[in-house]
Amino acid sequence: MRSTAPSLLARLGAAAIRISAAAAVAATLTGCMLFARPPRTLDYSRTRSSEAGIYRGTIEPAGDSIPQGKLHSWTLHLEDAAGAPVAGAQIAVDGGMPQHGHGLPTKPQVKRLAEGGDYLVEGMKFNMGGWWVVKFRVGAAAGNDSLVFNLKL
Ligand SMILES: [Cu+2]
Repeated sequence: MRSTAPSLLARLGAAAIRISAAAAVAATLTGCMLFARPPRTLDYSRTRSSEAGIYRGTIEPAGDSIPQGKLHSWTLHLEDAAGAPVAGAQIAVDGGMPQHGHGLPTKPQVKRLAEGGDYLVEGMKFNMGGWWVVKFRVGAAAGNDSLVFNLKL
């Protein structure tokens, strides 16, 4: 035990150095992106039409503000193009920071709520400030389509 502890520490130290070296290389490669401002034309609306126009979605973060570094949930309200609530959809969540090349730090899950086209999105977390994209892949009787939201944290 006593003899393995220092070598374990040494290995951890070496690993930390390798990780920081890799991070430095990544920062060099993506540096211009890390410090770039998000595109000016981004739409930060909380209600958006899906990419093919089949659905409209509205995100409602609990408490109305989106915290940084804290697990929280959203409600997603889903309608068809005519404004009728869409119940019983299969919805998957994905997202990340386009300028940093990383995804969400969690794997949020979408649960159907009782009625009215409302869905509970659990496990949302944004671990840093900047431009985030959250994408919902929606599958329902009207078809498959994606809803994309931009967030500024
Ligand atoms: Cu990031």
